[in-house]
Amino acid sequence: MRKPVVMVTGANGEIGQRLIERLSGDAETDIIALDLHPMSAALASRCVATFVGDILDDNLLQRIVSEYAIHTVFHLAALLSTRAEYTPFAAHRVNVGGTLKLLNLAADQARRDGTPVKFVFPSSIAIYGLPDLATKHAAGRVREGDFNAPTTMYGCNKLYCEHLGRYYMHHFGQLNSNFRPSGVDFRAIRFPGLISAVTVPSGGTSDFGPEMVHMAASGQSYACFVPEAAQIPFMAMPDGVEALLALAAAPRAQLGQETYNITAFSMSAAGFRDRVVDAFPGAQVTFEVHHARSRIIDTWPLDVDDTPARNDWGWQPKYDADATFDDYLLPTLMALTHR
Ligand code: NAD
Ligand code: AKB
Repeated sequence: MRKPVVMVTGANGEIGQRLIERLSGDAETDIIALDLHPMSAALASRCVATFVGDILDDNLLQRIVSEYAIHTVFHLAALLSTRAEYTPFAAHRVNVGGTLKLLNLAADQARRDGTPVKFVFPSSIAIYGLPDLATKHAAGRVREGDFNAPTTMYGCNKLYCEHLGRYYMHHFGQLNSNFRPSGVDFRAIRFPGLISAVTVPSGGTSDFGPEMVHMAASGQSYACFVPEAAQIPFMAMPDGVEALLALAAAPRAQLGQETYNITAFSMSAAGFRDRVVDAFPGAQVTFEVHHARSRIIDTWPLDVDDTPARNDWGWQPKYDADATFDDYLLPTLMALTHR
């Protein structure tokens, strides 16, 4: 008999590692993990199986579904915004082609087992495209339907995948005479920039915030690639992980939409600099603006309106800006440094 499991793709990434730690705390949950890169032995020991490989590899996906009955997919594997902009075709292949394969896998599982398969998808504030800074500042907190005109390959990929998820849930196979919904129960969160105390991001554009913190904590100087005034929403990694779990656990009937904004706090590059200098006396932060990367940040919103997430599934961040630094980043970084 195929074993019921939760599947995590992109398992070795910043979110994947923390999600697996958290999910494996529940004795009832068996996890299978997939990533291009091998996981640490400690993380792998929390999973019933780990697969090193590409989400685009059909043979690998076939092998996985022949052995496991997947009831929930956390599909995290992706190329992030800056990396995607340098390799747009590869990004499209992985971010769109890979998501399509995983949605198809979920539909196949749902059909085979006769029960819905939850598909939890991390979208991004990158799906927004504010046309200029004046509009960004005038707009303030944007709602899900506003400014859906991304200027990056990554943003386009994420927005399209939100639509693919909605399509798979409601319309996939609609011309079949015996049409029934596919059983894919798609749920997406548009994350702001996430900040982990444990890992340093790479390949993203919101990376300026977490990079500044990690460089200061390790006593290195940091040249920030956006100007002091650049501002977007952020969130501490534990809140991001809890949000994925809360959305996955929410009864379907409570969810009025497929895709939800969430946020914890907005902060400018100068705001990060001030906190970092305060926390790590002697920290060296300069600003050497990379104009093209900075323009991407200009198109992302100052803040997002996450009222639907609060109302529908009780979203509530634990860490505001002060708590992110005082209760999460600084104590965790100190503990890691003194280990
Ligand atoms: P990450 O770059 O740390 O992790 C992504 C993981 O995906 C990596 O371990 C990578 O090896 C894996 N991967 C990439 N291509 C793959 C492929 N073809 N097959 C198998 N594995 C592959 O990113 P993250 O920060 O953990 O983000 C996870 C997800 O959350 C992504 O979809 C990202 O777009 C989304 N997201 C992240 C943030 C953030 O600030 N971290 C914000 C919004 C959305
Ligand atoms: C990136 O900068 O690409 C990600 C994101 C906000 O989606 N961190």
